[in-house]
Amino acid sequence: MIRDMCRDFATSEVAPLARELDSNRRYPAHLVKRMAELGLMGVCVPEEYGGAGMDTISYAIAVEEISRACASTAVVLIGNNSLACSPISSFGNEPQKKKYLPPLAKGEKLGCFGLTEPHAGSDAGNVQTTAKLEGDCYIVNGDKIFTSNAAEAHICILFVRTDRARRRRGMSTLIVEMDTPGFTVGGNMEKLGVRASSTCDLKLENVKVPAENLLGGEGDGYKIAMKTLDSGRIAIAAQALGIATAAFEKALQFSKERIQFGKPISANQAIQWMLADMATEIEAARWLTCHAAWLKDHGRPCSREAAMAKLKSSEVSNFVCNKALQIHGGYGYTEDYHVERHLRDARITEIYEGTSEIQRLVIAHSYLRD
Ligand code: COS
Repeated sequence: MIRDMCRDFATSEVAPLARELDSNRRYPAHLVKRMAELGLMGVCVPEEYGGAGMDTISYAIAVEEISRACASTAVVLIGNNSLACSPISSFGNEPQKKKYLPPLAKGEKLGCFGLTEPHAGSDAGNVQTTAKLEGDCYIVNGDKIFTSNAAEAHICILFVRTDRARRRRGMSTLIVEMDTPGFTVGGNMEKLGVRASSTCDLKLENVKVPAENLLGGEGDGYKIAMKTLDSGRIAIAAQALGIATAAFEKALQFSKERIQFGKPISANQAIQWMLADMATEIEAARWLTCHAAWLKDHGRPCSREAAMAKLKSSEVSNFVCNKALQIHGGYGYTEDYHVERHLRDARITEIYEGTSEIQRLVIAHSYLRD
């Protein structure tokens, strides 16, 4: 049911806008409103906090279907669900959940995730933004970079250092309202892909955050980041899968229509082998993604499997989009056939929420530790 609902919506309302949104780097405000009406801005948020109360598999399916139409629109969906709602649902106390989840899940507010800094990205434990407790407020100072959705967001899950001496054990997480004085969002960056979603730097100068907005306890920040990224990586795997599926479907169709040497190019084994490899890789990635989501839904450890799903799906997505462009030949290199957009969008899935190199580290460490 969720696949049908999301596919209908994505096909009729999202896909027709995708090219224009990308070309004009236009934030899909109307589509975000529609996704909220469909319950997609808080897919896994319990119903009592205004969400749809669904499981991770449903969420992955929703992300895949929206990404199949427009990967930028999916970035907005993923940022809000995985990186804002999820840490508040998992680590928030009752007042925090009651205050912040309903507006996020209903699409009245948008969330973003402030972890990456000039010297902390892959090295997530090296956050330098400081938060000093003075009375009943933290005073926050620092800079964040590459923050997805920041231009439109209202609430930031911010990673800070509350103890300078203790590296990752000195990290904490704050829920920060972005209209607080001293909080500045920089300009939207020009990017290769997912261009209808914003990516900005953040500057925090003596931003006063109520102490009650501490998520978990002081020193829990690194683990909150890692746990949030574990489930976030399942969504990025699903996004990569959606992009790959779109490119594959377009290549399949094109190969049946393009006539060369008096026959459709799909009659050539060279093309058939490409299509076979593309489809097989997509299925493999889909099963890894579903498996990671299933483990999470059953409360089982899933760091390794989420990393495997993201690694495989993102690399498959780039492989498939490249082959799809090759099958389209010169047409694929133009904007008219959409596969160049899919290829540009696929590229980021190997980078954000942990590069492929980081996923390999997470996977290898999990075996070496066992
Ligand atoms: N869930 C909960 N706890 C976790 C965890 C997870 N997935 N991964 C690590 N931890 C905990 C460990 O249990 C350990 O705790 P103790 O110190 O109490 O034993 C601690 O964190 C350190 O674990 P470990 O040494 O295995 O992890 P590392 O610090 O070596 O992890 C990498 C290093 C690089 C793998 C990690 O920092 C990482 O994933 N970085 C990438 C972050 C990222 O994706 N950035 C992209 C920007 S966000 S878009």
